[in-house]
Amino acid sequence: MKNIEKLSNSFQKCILIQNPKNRRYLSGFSSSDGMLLIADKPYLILDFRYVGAARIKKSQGIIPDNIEIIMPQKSFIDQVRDILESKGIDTLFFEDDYLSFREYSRLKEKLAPIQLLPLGNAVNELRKIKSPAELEKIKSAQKITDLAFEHILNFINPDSTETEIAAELEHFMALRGACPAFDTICVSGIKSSLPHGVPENIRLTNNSFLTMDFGACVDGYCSDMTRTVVIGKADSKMKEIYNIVLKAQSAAFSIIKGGIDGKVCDSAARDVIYNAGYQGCFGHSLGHSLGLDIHESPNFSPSNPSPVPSGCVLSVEPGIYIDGLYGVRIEDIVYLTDDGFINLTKSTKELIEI
Ligand SMILES: [Mn+2]
Repeated sequence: MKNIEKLSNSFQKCILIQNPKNRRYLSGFSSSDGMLLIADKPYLILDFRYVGAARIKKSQGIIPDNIEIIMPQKSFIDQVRDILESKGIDTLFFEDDYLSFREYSRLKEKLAPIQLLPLGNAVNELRKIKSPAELEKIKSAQKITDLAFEHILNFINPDSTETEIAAELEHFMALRGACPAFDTICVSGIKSSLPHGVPENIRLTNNSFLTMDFGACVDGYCSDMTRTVVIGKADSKMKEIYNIVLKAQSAAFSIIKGGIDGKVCDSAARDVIYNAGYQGCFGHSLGHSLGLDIHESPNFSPSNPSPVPSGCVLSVEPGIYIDGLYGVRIEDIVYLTDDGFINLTKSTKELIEI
């Protein structure tokens, strides 16, 4: 079933979709601007820059047949109002997690007296569960990410800078048709204790950790991976920390399957880290969903008591960050199944010394 039919079946109301990721998910068409109005039927409202491309995508069957493509004479909102008025529709659901207050106010003013109501999670609920085609795109993205890691191990030398390594990762992925799924993290030495540190034009720290967190985006779908390697030699404390993080990830893997509660999975990994004496050193959640966005719901986190269903793709990324010293994070992405999971990340997790 097409995504737009799934939404029409689960939420039988008139809906305005403005979030570009949601528009893409439902219409099959990607554009920086535009509106998707689901009324008596779906209307994809696009300006001159996109309407020609959209007609081609429709002829190729990428945009579902029942979606009418419209280029408005006036504004997008005027077009929406004209359709709603001509169909006698008096209530419209909008994306309350996307519109700014200013955009909402303008919509309300221009559409009055049509009533606006919040859409809530109807689209997010659908996007949680990845279709086989979506899973293939995430796998392709992760494959390029794995290849980039293999490549970078040969590229890194003690004279490299953080920015050189980050740029090389992104360049490698770009040559394979992928853009970065998010700002590449590449942090060395003390900076590896910053979970989301930013790469700088500084040389690597010898006998310390280098953490690289990066991902490719292929055909709109993201991957995400973190590997921590050692520049020079690891001392016994570094080896100990690395192995605890690896053990924490394994503990989560030992219980992950479709239907596991988000916080149960998180605490399986967190307990390993805290019981080893590193309370306070793992200050983020174990994992997040990903797909068209790099961060989606549901999560493996202490604040998610709900089951995470089969068909979701999430990261599993425990870490230990020691303030002023260094840090380690290891991140794979997994596809949840009824009896377990498929690990989409193939890169080695042996402790590598460069
Ligand atoms: Mn991640």
